[in-house]
Amino acid sequence: MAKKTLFTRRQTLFFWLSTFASLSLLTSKNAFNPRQIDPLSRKFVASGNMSIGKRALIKGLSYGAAVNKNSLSSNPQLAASIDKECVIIVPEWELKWDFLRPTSTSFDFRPADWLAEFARTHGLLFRGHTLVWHEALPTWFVKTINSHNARQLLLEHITTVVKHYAGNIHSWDVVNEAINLQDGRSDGLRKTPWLQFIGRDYIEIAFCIAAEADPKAMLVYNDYGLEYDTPEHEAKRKAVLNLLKNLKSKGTPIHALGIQSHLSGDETRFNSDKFQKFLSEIASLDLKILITEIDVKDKNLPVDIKVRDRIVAATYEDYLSVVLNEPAVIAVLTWGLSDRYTWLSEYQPRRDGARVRPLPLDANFKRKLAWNAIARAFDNAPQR
Ligand code: 9MR
Repeated sequence: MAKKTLFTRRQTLFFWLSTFASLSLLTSKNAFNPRQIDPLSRKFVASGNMSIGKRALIKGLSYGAAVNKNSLSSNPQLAASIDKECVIIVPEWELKWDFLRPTSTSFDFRPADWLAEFARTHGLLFRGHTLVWHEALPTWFVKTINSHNARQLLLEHITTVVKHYAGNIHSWDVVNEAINLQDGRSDGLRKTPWLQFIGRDYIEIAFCIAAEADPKAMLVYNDYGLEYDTPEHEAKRKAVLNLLKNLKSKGTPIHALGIQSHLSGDETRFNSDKFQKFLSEIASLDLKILITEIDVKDKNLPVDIKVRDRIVAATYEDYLSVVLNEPAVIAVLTWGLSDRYTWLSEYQPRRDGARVRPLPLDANFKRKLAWNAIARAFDNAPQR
């Protein structure tokens, strides 16, 4: 019951902090001191210096981050931070079709292999994202795919890519974001070229091909928009649950659900009871759960960094403390590690031009309150 009130508390905190921040801006530019006004005395104290990866590991969890070759190969500080904080990485771009498939008959594994090698030499696990997605497709794809070649294209792609990493992969996002209720179908499936040219079985087929290519890999269905207590997210949870039930009932080789968890610092409609129930329903299907892409959007938060970081941290801790109560949750990955490299600076920039701060480390790779919040969530998580 205590958990249920957490987001209400955060809502209050947000209200207090933003009101005070605006008031203090009106009165004096330097007058704002969040310590004086933190009504909830949340200090986000994390004991000791141990990395978040190690803290997670102690609990039987894996923590890691999305990386791309461009930033990792050009910034030794990022490489050092990944090495220090993470036990698992996932390529942000390099295993998507637009990177892997220059033409319909060729594969370019070089960028992804560079990342796999980074993982290997740093003793990190390596996960794959993503084999089937309606985005990040090369231009030749739409021009080429039709009802005659779609199955063959899917078979060739999944078989070649999954075999390439067989034995060296932690898990695969086999199908990504296949549900979209806005498309208006009764089964909730998104209208994609795969659905159009193969039919609704394409998801099951994709999992079967992946399992055949690497019988040992953990195979994941990954999606977003599942977290909040809104009619849209509620409906999506239901649709995803139905999809997974259906796949399991057919004996499809699927092992886990990936919950992306792109959270918003200003979104307070979270119901821990409902979310926990969803997680345990997934677990009861004999599926593991991975938090695959967590970050906290700060687009609409007050510009004051002390205020913003506090709300972002609270969002991380409140969400993860609920999620980690579910024993089926085995991994948490942030979508990036440092604010220097985040998709949100391009996709969801702040109107005031200030740099976004959605990740555990700041743009200079210093640990932020978000890092403390994640550390606390791992420290307080039940043992796996
Ligand atoms: O962060 C990724 C961004 O840099 C890419 O341009 C985009 C298209 O490849 O994909 C982003 O990552 C997405 C992920 O693959 C799937 N879930 C949503 C992520 C953020 O959009």
